[in-house]
Amino acid sequence: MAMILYNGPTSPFGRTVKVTALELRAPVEERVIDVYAAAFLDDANPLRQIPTLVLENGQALYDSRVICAYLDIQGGDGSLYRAADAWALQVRIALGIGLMEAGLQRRMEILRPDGERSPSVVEKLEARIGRAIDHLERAAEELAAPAPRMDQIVWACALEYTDFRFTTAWRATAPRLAEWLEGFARRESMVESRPA
Ligand SMILES: N[C@@H](CCC(=O)N[C@@H](CS)C(=O)NCC(=O)O)C(=O)O
Repeated sequence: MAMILYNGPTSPFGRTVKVTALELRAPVEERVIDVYAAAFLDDANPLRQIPTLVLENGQALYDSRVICAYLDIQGGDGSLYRAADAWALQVRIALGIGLMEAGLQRRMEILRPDGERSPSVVEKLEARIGRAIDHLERAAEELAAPAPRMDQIVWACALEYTDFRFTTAWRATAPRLAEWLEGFARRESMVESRPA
């Protein structure tokens, strides 16, 4: 029996896990679900969120960071987290996850009904997205290590999610990041996991 990955069709967190699994050739069976109608998930993950990975022994793992670290250790040698400065790597991962969170929260805010939607919250989240991208553009050389590495996977998924749900215009002020993404996005794992 393979590990089961409960995932959504467009979740950037779920895609990060999927890319990681593909890169490591981990035997993961993906089940795409509607998380908003997934009460069955509560036993495994009381947060009722995807991604959630259920191991062969029935143990459930979440969230995306825990799952990726698990797959990397199981898959061999922890190579996705190898870096000269391991804490700087972790911070870049946190920044990329923060970019995903801001993009998701912005989307959820925009989908709220008239009268409940807050333009100032949307504005704040868009400013956060801008700052995260500006920061990484200034440190783009950090991503130029041999691929794949965990920060690269997270950042590629976060930037493509930004394209998908918000804007592609960030490329005008982040040309180095744009160039890096163009190359990384051609990886088989990125192509195979890209939402239709
Ligand atoms: N910190 C979590 C975030 C997961 C998350 O926010 N997933 C979203 C989908 S993109 C979700 O399950 N949303 C449903 C909900 O929160 O009700 C992770 O890194 O896995």
